[in-house]
Amino acid sequence: MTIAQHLASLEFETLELRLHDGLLDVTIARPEVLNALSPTVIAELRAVFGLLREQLGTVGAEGTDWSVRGVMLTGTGAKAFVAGADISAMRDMTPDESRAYSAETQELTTWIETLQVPVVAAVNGFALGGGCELALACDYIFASENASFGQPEVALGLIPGFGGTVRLAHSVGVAAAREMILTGRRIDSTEALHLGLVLRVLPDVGALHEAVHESLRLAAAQSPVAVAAAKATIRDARHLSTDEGLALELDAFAGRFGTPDMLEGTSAFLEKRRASFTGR
Ligand code: CO8
Repeated sequence: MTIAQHLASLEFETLELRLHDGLLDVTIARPEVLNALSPTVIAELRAVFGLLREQLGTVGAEGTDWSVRGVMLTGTGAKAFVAGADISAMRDMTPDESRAYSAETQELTTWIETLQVPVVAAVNGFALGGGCELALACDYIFASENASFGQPEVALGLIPGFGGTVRLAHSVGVAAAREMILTGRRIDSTEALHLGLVLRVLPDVGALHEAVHESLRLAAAQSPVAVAAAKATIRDARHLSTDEGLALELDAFAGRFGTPDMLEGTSAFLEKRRASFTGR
């Protein structure tokens, strides 16, 4: 079965999926609670990203199904991306239950971060708590002008539990992450852009989706195995020393030589024609 057929066979209560021209839009749709992340949302996101991860398999292997070349992750409406974990579902969890819930969600964020194709967050309003953390797991974030970001967990007697203490500091630096997490202060899209949390700000949701699709289309026009290798190398090299990172890059770089996509890309350039990649 292809990825499209697999996705079509799944039923969702809280997600809307749209596959168009090799791009998959995943929209969290619980507008009545500003798209808050209930255990059902997490389970359904795990089903989608787990399936993609499994179906895309080992990058470069014969027969890889490249029918999905990029993912836009967003929330329905113009008010919220995701206003956090669903507070009503968390209220009565025991420490063990919260650990299991957080572990499953953290694993989901790792699946997004290590997915073989780019995942871009389209933040169209509030991205708070778990919402901000979900966006941070994506390769980069585009936002609408009315977007706002925050880690308000301390107001609930909590701390970020879906990767925020780790990924926010990677994104904006330790001091800015400390200030956001320790005070719970919300920042608007202009400040998020200034801090580097957001890469581009668009005037409204329509322009936001178009910009994300355009960016994903651009990546989808390249060699998918090269894109996957670049994404993995950037992530894996992040915490290594310069020398270790360079060694990792060397292996990944050399590993591309002689592959069908590398021979096709370089030949197409020399023959002044458009490359036709097979994803191997
Ligand atoms: N959970 C549940 N319901 C929510 C949430 C949420 N996170 N956010 C909003 N809602 C609901 C509101 O209760 C309200 O419902 P109702 O209409 O029934 O009263 C509806 O959505 C609309 O919200 P508001 O009326 O509050 O809308 P406003 O425009 O006035 O305010 C805000 C919008 C500022 C976003 C406000 O709703 C708010 O502060 N929401 C909570 C934000 C928050 O604290 N998020 C962090 C949650 S904790 C978290 O994400 C931790 C992750 C790690 C946990 C690990 C656990 C295992």
